This record gives sequence, C-alpha cells and structure tokens, in this order.
Amino acid sequence: MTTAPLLSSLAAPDAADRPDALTFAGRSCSREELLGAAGAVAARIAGAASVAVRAEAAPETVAAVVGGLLAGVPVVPLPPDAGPAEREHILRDSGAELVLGEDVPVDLRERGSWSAPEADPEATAFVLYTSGTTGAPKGALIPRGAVAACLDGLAEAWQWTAGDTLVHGLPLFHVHGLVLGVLGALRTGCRLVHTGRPTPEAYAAAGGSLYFGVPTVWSRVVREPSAARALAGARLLVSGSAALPAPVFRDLEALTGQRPVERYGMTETLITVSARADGERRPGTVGLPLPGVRTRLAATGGEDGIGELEVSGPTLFAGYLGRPEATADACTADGWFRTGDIAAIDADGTHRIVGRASTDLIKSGGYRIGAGEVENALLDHPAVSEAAVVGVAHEDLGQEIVAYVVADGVGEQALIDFVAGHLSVHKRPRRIRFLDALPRNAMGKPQKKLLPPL
Ligand code: MLC
Ligand code: AMP
Repeated sequence: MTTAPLLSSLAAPDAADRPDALTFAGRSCSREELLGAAGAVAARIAGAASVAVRAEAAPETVAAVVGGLLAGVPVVPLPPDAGPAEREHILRDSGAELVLGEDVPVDLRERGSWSAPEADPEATAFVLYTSGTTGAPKGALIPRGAVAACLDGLAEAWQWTAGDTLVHGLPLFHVHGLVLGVLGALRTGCRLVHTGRPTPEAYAAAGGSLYFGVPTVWSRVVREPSAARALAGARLLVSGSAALPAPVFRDLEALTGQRPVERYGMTETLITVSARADGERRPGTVGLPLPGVRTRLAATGGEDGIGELEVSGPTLFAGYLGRPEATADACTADGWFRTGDIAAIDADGTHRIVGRASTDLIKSGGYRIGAGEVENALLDHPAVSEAAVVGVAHEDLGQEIVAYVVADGVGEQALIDFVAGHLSVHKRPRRIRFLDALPRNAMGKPQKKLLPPL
C-alpha cells in the first residue's frame, strides 16, 4: 500500500466542500474556512520547534492542529481542563514554545494561504502525552506517515469515504478523538459532526452514517433505547479505546439491528487491529490486523495461545520524547512494540484482548490513567502521607479510579477535587478510602493485592 502525504487530500483544491463540513456543538465551518485559518496559523508559527494546542472541542482547535501540520511544526495537544501540574509538565517536557489559541490567535475569519512543501513522513506530526504505570505522562512522538497509514488502513477496513458523515463527541487530545475523529474526517473528506459531550441524545440527533464511541458511550446509548434505535440507519457503529462488554454489544445489535465494529489501538501504535465493515463482528473480538500491520504473541511459556501482544508496522510511534530508556524498554530487540495487553489470536486470525499485563494502568471511560501519576498528585496534598491507587471494575466506566490514602485532616471530596484541579478531571479518583497504614511487604513496598475491599 502506498501512502499519500498526510495533508494531500485535505489541501486538494477540488476536495468537496460545504458550509457545514465540520460542526462542533452547533458551530460549523467549511473546509475552505478551516484551511484559511490554518494557513494564517502556519505563517505565524513557521520555524517553531513545536507548538501546543489547547484542545477544546471546537473548529479553532482543528484549524490550530492543521496549521501546525501545514507548517511542519509538531503539535502537542493540551487537555483543556489540565490543572497546573499536568499543564506545566506537558509544556516543559515537550518544549512547546507557544500555545495556539492563547499566545497565537486562531481565527476562522482569516484567509491565510500556505504553500510550502509538505514535511517528510518521518517528521513528527504530534507529541501525544500518555500515562505509564509510574511517573508523569510521556510524550509519544507520532510521525506524519504513521497517521496517514493508520487512516488509510481504517478507510479501507471500514469502507470510509467522503460520502460518510462521522459523528462523535470525544476529546481532541487523544488518538481516538483527534487522529481518527478529526484527521480521519479531513483525510477521507467526509463531514464531521462533533456533539460536544457524547450523550445518547446528541448521538441520536446527529444523523450520521459513521459513529465513534468508547464503550462507556455505547453502554449509555443502550440504556436509552429510543436514542439507540435512532442509530439504526447508520452505516457503522465503531467502538474502541477499551473493551466493549459483550452485553453492550448484544444490546446494540438488538436495538439498532447492527453489530458494532470493534477496533484496538494505543497512543504508541495508533490503531492496529480492527473488525471490517464487510467482515465478521463477534463480541469480545477486535478483528484482524490493519494493512501493513503485523502482530504476534510474546512467548510467555504460560497458557496456550495467550500472551502479550506485540505489533510492528507503519503506524508505530518513533519513541518517547527525551526518554531513550523508556523507548527501548517498550520495544523488543527486533523492533516490535510491546503493547502490555494480553491477547489471544484465533485460528482465523481474529484477535481478542483479554487483559493487561500491569494493573497500574487503569482504563476509565476509555482514558488511560497511570496509578503512579494519581498517587503522586495525592502525595502533593499536604495532608496526605501515603497513597495507593487502583482500578476497580465499574459497570459504566469499565474501571473506576479508587484511592487508598493515609491522611490527616482532609475529607474525600476535597481530595477528589484536588486531583481534578491538579491533573485533569478524568484522572480524579471517584472514591477514596482512608486507612491507618498501607499494607507493605518486608521491603516496605506497598502491597496493592492486600488492600481491603471497598
Ligand atoms: C466532575 N466534574 C468535575 C469534578 N467532577 N470538575 C471539576 N472537579 C471535579 N471534582 C465535571 C467535569 O468537568 C465534567 O464537566 C463533568 O463533571 C463530567 O465529567 P466526567 O466525570 O469526566 O464525565 P464522565 O461522565 O465520567 O465521562 C464519560 C466519558 C468520558 C465517556 C464522556 O470518560 C470520555 O470522554 N471518554 C473518552 C476518552 C477517550 O477519548 N479515550 C481515547 C484515548 S485514545 P462538563 O462541563 O465537561 O460536563 C486510545 C486509543 C484507542 O485509547 O484505541 O482509541
Ligand atoms: P491509549 O494509549 O489511551 O490509547 O490506550 C491504549 C490501551 O487501550 C490499549 O493498550 C488497550 O489496553 C486499550 N484498548 C484500546 N482499544 C481496545 C479494545 N478494543 N479492546 C480492549 N482494550 C482496548
């Protein structure tokens, strides 16, 4: 498969256009307006080493991102609700010189033009901050060619064309909402309707052909049967970012008459495995590798046919910014990426994700959250002396963040609000349990397995 440069279809002069090519919570713009604003941004930031973008769900965010891509300047999306600790870490670690939308204006009424040749496929499109098990989030360097290869693979797998209307309400600072949900629409030339918050009612009212959601969104949709039934006319309902529970899969089929398409990916690899529009879709499975992607199970010496999933191919990241050791740890000697996910591959090649190697990476509402990052935030509170954070199975969120703390003179809600304000809202513990001491082993290391039940 040959991959055209990332911006080729977006900047094509004959790309179909309409006044509502992109709509965000009721505010629309055309591709021409978007490119005009993006061109003006590109002219202002040309030559910068990298730029941050406050990633509100708004057309200005798309113009800022496209401006960075036009100018060949790596874009660092900032969660709009990032508290001071998270924001400072991302800005300092990435070295982003400017924040678009704050230091640099982004105005959809501007008509800048930009005609410099497109950057190489190896050049960094995005630095996406993502949590590990310990410490602060790391910046994953995402090459332009990886984004293009991923989107072309998905377009083929999902028969995704300019005739589609894509609907979702996901955040624009991660792979799902930004790479697939915005650049996918721009590259295929399809209309995009961003609903603001991804509520069942908003999805039902949007009249799309292609819908993206995390499992929490789909489980909320099936709990509103009339909203779910309104999606019966859609072409494809796609779920990803976490495992879709089998009952939600079945309820979606019963209410909409169609089986959802599940796909699997990671910040570091983009989307690597997916069910096909014209293929089989079974609950608990995520389909086949995308074009050019290879997968294998690491030899574990354990159970038959189950092991850590390793992937290679054109969609992989180029490493963690400034962290060669972490990059080396994440890869095998022969250059495959270790996903940390435990998978099984059926005889027909269908993949099933059955768990994660580390319990310190939590998936809540489709967000990846490192236990260590939340523990460090709690320890930044003067009243907290010890903290252990775990993910507990939760019907709506998949997992909910629960913190066990040793603290003096602070209440549950105050600590929850502290983390929400210090990091970002989705990283807050939903529940806190106060203990006199954390269970520890003889070496003094906290033993999460020995934490008391809630
Ligand atoms: C609540 N709020 C608070 C608060 N508690 N604000 C401040 N302090 C507190 N203590 C507010 C929030 O600001 C928000 O306001 C509102 O309450 C609800 O926020 P929430 O609790 O976070 O919403 P919730 O219902 O839990 O969200 C569910 C969800 C969300 C599904 C909408 O989790 C979500 O958007 N998930 C998507 C994650 C995602 O895109 N992951 C992709 C990663 S990429 P307001 O004003 O906003 O309503 C990836 C690769 C791949 O994984 O494979 O795709
Ligand atoms: P992130 O880096 O936020 O993109 O999160 C990546 C992680 O999300 C993966 O390592 C998986 O654990 C999980 N994930 C993504 N898609 C799926 C899926 N369809 N089924 C199960 N887990 C998934």
